[in-house]
Amino acid sequence: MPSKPIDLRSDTVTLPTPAMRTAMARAEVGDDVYGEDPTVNRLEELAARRAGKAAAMFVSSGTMGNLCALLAHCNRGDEAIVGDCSHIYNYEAGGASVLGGVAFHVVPNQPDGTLALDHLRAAVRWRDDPHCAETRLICLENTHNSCGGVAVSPEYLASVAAFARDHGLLVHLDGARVFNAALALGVDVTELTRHVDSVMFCLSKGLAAPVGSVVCGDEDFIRRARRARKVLGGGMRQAGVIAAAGIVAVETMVDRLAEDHANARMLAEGLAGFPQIAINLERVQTNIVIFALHNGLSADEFVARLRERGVLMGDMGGGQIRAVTHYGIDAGDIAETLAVVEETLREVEHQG
Ligand code: TLP
Repeated sequence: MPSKPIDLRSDTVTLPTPAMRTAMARAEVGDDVYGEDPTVNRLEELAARRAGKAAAMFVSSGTMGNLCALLAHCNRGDEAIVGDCSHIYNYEAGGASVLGGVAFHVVPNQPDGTLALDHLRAAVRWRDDPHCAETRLICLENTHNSCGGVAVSPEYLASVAAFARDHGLLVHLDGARVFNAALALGVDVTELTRHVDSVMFCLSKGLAAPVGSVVCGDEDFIRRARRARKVLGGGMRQAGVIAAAGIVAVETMVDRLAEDHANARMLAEGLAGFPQIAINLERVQTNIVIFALHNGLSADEFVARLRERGVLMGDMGGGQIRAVTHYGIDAGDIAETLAVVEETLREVEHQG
């Protein structure tokens, strides 16, 4: 049993660093709804620059960021093409439909996190047919969470951008973990973001800030996104207190994601050594490890038994289990996790 719980449920469980706490305590603040919070303004400028976009907007969560982007791009009755495994479609409570009257046109995600161009082509509606909703937007995700944290290449993003241009469509990137993607691909993050009209990235996942995400795009898009954020009640006043941690996150926490990737690799290779575990090592490219069991034990039962031994993982449904590495996890924790997994698998064998 580890001395403290090893929490691999998500990189959202990361706690703020001491430097973030200090920056939060010292943050200069103002009323951000008036555009007068200097720390929020600084974070937005920094984020826009990092993403290679003209402007950015700080929001409370990735979900709010994606929703503001969809509301800014789409009118009521428009259609947004989304992957069937995407976070926007599966885990954001259908917000763009509930609040924006945006219809989702769902196409299958490929195992590598992409949407096939043939599927996109088939999903685009006839613009002048009054029977059809108007296709407006394509939503991509990078890294792709449910596909195992896989990184989607700049070449693919360029091909979708060209497709979108040809069809008069816009592209939004759910880049909750886009810095993980850039690191895995060995490219600057702008190589990924330059192909899309808007991108949302999270400060509160691998980058370890306590709260917040940023949406980036051109000035006009951000103006509309700010209106959407206000409609959603997301105008946050002296938000510099939390934006200060976001600045530390962007400035100091990006490069260390490499440690999370190395730990995920170590975990995945260890898991692959157990004959009871099915895992595709090719898909372990960043900080997410997804695997299944073939010893007859259900995923929720396995996760419950790990929890009793102090290791927390997520049951993703469909027999899949997810472990995510992050700032609070080191190589020693991975070694302990593998020992706990081994013990749990042995216990199941003895009982079976
Ligand atoms: N993902 C969370 C859960 O909601 C599943 C996680 O633990 O991974 N886009 C992607 C790709 C995400 O993975 C998430 C969070 C979001 C958007 C939403 O971000 P938040 O949680 O800040 O609203």
